Amino acid sequence: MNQPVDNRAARDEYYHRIATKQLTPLWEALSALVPERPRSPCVPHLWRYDEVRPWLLESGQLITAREAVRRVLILENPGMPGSSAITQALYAGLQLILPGEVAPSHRHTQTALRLIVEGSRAYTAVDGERVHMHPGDFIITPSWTWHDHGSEADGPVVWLDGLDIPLVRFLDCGFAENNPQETPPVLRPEGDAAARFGANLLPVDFVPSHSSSPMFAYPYARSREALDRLSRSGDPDAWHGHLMQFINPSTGGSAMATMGAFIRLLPRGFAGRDYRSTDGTVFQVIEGRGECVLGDQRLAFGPRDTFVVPSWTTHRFAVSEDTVLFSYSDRPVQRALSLWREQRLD
Ligand code: 1HN
Repeated sequence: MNQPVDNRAARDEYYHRIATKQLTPLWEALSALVPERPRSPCVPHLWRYDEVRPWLLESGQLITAREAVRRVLILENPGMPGSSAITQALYAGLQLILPGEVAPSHRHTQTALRLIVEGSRAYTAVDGERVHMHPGDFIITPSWTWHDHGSEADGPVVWLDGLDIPLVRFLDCGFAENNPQETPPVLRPEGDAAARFGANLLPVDFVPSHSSSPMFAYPYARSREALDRLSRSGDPDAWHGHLMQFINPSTGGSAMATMGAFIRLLPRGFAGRDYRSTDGTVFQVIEGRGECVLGDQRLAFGPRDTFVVPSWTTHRFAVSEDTVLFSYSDRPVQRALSLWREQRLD
C-alpha cells in the first residue's frame, strides 16, 4: 500500500475534474512552491549608458516631460519581459528632463529614489521643498509625498529612478493622485530639511519614524568625502570594499522602509571575494571602471552604467580604477520579515 503507483492517466483525469472547481494538487507543485534556494526569473544584466543615452535623448524629441508625466525609459530585466521590473520587487528607469521642462506634481504610495547621472540645475520638489540635483546625489521621495521636477539647466539632465513598484503591485496596495497644481508653491527654502535633520541635530520635539527619512537629499560631495576618508584610514572589507548605507538620521535605520540604498568605494586594484545575498540588487556606477564577476559571466562596467545582480547570485567585484558604486535593493523589507540571508564565500 505504501508503494508508488503508476497511474498517470488516472491522476491526470482526476486533475481535470477537480480543476472545474478551482482545485489543484499541491504534490505536483510542491518543489516549485518551496524551492531549496531562491530560483529567480531575474537574470544579471548591464545597461551601458553610452548605448542608452542616444535613445533617451531621442525620446526628448518625441514627447515632452509634461505630456509623458515622467519621461523615462524603463530598465526591464530580460528574464522578466513585460513586467516593467528589474528584480521581482524593484523597478528602475532612466528619466530625462530638458531645459525649461516641468514634470507635474503627483503622489503615490510607491516610494521613489533618484541617483543623478548627468547634468545639473534641475530640481525636484518633495512636499514643498526644492532641492537642486548634481551628479551622484541620492534623493528620496517618500511614500505619498507630493513631488514634481523642473529644469533650469541648459542641457539634458538624467537620473536613475528606483521604485518599489513591483512590490506594491504584488501586495495590491498602490494608490496615486495627480496634484491639481502642476507646480505647487514652494513652502520652505532649499536646505531646510538638511538643516533640521542633516547636521547631527534634530528639532527638539521631533518624533522619529521608521517609515522614511525626514532628510530627502544626500549630496554626493558629502558621501564621496566620507568614502575618501575611509579609504585613507583603513583597509576595505574583502568582500564589499568600503560599503556604507544611507540612513534615516532620526532612527539610524534605512532611509526608506521598502528600499535600502548603499554606496561603496572600491579602491583601484580591488579584487573582492565572492558574496551573495537574498536581496536582488541594482547598481549604478558613479565613478570608475571594472567588472562584476558572476560565475562564468562578467559584467564589464564604466561610468554611468547600470547593472542588476539577482537574488542569491554569487558575485564579486574587480576594479582597475577607484570606483564608486551606488546600489539599492529590497533588503529592509526582507529584514523586517526576518527573511534576509547573506553569505560571504571565499
Ligand atoms: C514617478 O513618479 C517618477 O516622480 C519616476 O519621477 C518614475 C515610475 C512609475 C510611477 C511613478 C517620478 C515613476 C514614477
